[in-house]
Amino acid sequence: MATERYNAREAEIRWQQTWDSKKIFRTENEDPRPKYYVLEMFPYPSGRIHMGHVRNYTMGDVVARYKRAKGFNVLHPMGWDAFGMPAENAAMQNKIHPKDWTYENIATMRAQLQLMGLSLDWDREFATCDVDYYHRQQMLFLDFAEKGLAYRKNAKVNWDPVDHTVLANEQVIDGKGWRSGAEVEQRELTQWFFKITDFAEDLLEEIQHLDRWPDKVRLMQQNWIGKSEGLQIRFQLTEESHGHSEIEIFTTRPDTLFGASFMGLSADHPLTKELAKDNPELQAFVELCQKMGTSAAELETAEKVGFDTGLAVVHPLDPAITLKVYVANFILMDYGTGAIFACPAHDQRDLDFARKYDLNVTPVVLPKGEDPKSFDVADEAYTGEGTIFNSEFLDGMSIADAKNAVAEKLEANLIDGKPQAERKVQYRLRDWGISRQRYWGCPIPMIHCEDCGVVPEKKENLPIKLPDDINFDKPGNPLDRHPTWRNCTCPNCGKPARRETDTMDTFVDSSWYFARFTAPRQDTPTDTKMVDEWLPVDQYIGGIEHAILHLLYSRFFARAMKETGHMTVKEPFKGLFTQGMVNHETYKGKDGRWVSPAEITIQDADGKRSATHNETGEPITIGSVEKMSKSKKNTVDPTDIIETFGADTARWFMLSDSPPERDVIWTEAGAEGSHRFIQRIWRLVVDSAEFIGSNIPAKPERFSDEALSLRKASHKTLAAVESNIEQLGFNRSVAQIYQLVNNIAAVVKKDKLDADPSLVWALNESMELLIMMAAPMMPHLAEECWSLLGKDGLVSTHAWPQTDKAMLVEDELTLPIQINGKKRGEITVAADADQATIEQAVLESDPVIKALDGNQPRKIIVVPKRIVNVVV
Ligand code: ANZ
Ligand code: ZN
Repeated sequence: MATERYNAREAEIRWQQTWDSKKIFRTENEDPRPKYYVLEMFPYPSGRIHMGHVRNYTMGDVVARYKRAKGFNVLHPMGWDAFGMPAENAAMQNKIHPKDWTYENIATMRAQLQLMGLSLDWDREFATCDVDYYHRQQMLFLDFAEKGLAYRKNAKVNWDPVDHTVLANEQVIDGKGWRSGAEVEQRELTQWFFKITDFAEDLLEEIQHLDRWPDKVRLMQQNWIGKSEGLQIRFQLTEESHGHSEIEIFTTRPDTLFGASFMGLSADHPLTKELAKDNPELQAFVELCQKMGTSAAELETAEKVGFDTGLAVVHPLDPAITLKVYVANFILMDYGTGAIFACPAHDQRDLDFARKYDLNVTPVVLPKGEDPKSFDVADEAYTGEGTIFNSEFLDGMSIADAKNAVAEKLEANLIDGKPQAERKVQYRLRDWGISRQRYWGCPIPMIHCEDCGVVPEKKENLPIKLPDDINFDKPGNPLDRHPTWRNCTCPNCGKPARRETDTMDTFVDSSWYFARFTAPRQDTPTDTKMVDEWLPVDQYIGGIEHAILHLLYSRFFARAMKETGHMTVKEPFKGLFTQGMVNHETYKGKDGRWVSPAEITIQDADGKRSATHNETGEPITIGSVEKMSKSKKNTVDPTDIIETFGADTARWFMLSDSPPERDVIWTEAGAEGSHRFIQRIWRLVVDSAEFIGSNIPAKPERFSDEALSLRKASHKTLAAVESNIEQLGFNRSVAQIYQLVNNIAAVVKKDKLDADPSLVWALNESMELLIMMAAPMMPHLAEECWSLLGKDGLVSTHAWPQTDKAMLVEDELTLPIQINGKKRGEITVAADADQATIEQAVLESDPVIKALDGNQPRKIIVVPKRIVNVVV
């Protein structure tokens, strides 16, 4: 008999080998059972796994193991989001090839993940930098291009003149490149785009139906797509200029038209460009605008500046009014028409501008309760509800009615045979620029021919492989300066031609990997039958940081793949769960340097904690709890934890301490607590084994009170754990299991068990249930306990137990008490209590004593099992 402590390290590796050799987590596509697809966002192979991964993958693994036990054919794959800048940075800094760096990291991290005992189908593993994978991505690209879903256009980009690369808006910090620190320039470059805007309305519409997504993520996507309904209005110039007789604007607030104070043009507006040609001052202003970042946030915060063009337009509702035309830095060319009419009283940007240039500010929306004679705006525009005033025929209308009235009037007004205004829907969403001037990405399979222009590579010539001989001595795109790689023949005319040297944004790689997992070795991107059977992913789990881009791009990809015949499901993720982060205390030495948790020891004297350095004994300051990060050195290496306590401890702690959507604080004490609990279960099983091993008594006819109450506790726990796992409420499941272990421990006593065979039977049942319930969370410990008790097979392949409904029946009943028709309290009575007992209890309850105030009740009506009415 095993009496020693549970040796997690030894047992875990043994069970991992057993699972592996029996291939129990391999998923067969042809398996007839209902399919369930659970997926965690795949990791970037940065080098080592971190606690965030442990948390993410543990949650997914609980779901996978649970659903498998519930009889589903579960798909739970793993792969690597393996292209991207860090590999190139490593190449530049450490002279290691990006490919070697990436695959070495993958090997390390795979081994680390395997130590966690995740029930993954490793046979489906791939990395997005595998030629096999990006080959299929190139096929998709060609299909998208054929349908116009991938195309080339000129676009303004953030150009880093030192790194020679395009930067995403997020990579521009205070106008400077995030890596080089160089002033970022705005350049017009020809870039490849995916036509995500084709699906703007559908992406917005369908988000309503994703009811198993967090509301906040749905809202974020909605805002990102940014639908605006408004009016496009043509303002006539007082004099023709450079062939322009009018300026068209987009507005969502035509109701404020009588508050118009000036007109604004984008620095990139065609008319601005014409005007700048013969106006050097304007040209200088345009260049100034172009130096600014293009992100909305930046435009919002930058000081509003403008340039008076000297032109003027006529007010569309009153020809007596003219408005000056400015070029203004806060107007984007790629939204609406790149021109606006400004109403400073009701738009903050316009107001800032008007105050700066001393322009007219006329309020036209009167807030409720304000006096029209005195209402004014000072430095804050009024953007709320109200009644229109100062606006001729619109006076007295609501905003909505005024919008409509203006639209109707201008729609009916024909200029050169066309209505002066048109209702228009605008989206903030822009097409997705996917060109990156980088080496470590998926080559775009297009060819530039002098005669034929840009032509797609033939599918049979795919894959376009990345060259291995590459150097990073100079900044810029190494593919561009490779001596031979770009030389090819035109697939159209056969003449020498040049390859596209842009590679794809790594977000492309992660936009369809979930589909590839359903048939990862298929010659075509997907096996259309399988992808439709598996998708949508039933449960997707990952970080909130991917709430917008990754999820939106994946939703786009599903639609684009549908249009190109690669699948028919257009929403890739049915259920989405965004888990919280893993935080840890921070520590600092005397000199202010960060010190890692592994380097220190904490002393706890009567609740007062202090820390010292393990080697030097130096006192260490305990700082605030923050997200684990390398820069603050407050990380804990999962491998260290697994070596010390075992994977189950890490898994259990990750699930136990906080609701999964919230941040969890990793503490050494918490980890030790989890470990002690694992030892406790083990001891309980060892102690019970003596009584319940292989000679369980037959199920008794009658159970003792103690046996019955243990049975009830076990089945209630089972029901609760089950429903909590279904809702991903892992911490609640954990709490239930803690409680059950207490209940079981109370009966594992030799004298009790010797005297009561029904208790032995109940203990065996409880133990089996406990192990099966714990198995998704602490799978190694569960196997070890299962085997120690001599149970058949592996608990990992065992069916989820059935709750005995009879055991869930409550012994007690809570009845609301109504006094004169109003609910005043409640009483708890035995479920089988008779009328008289209930009446007595009611009379003794506080609210009734108070209401009677010494008198007799006029009437007591007991509605059995429902309610008690007292009339006083
Ligand atoms: C007049 C007006 C009056 C406006 C008012 C707002 C308030 P959303 O809701 O985001 O769609 N706008 C239009 N095109 C623009 C561009 N290219 N760059 C910067 N601003 C632009 O915003 C629509 C509003 O943003 C439009 O309605 C326009 O200003 C401005 F009291 O027109 B509005
Ligand atoms: Zn050609």
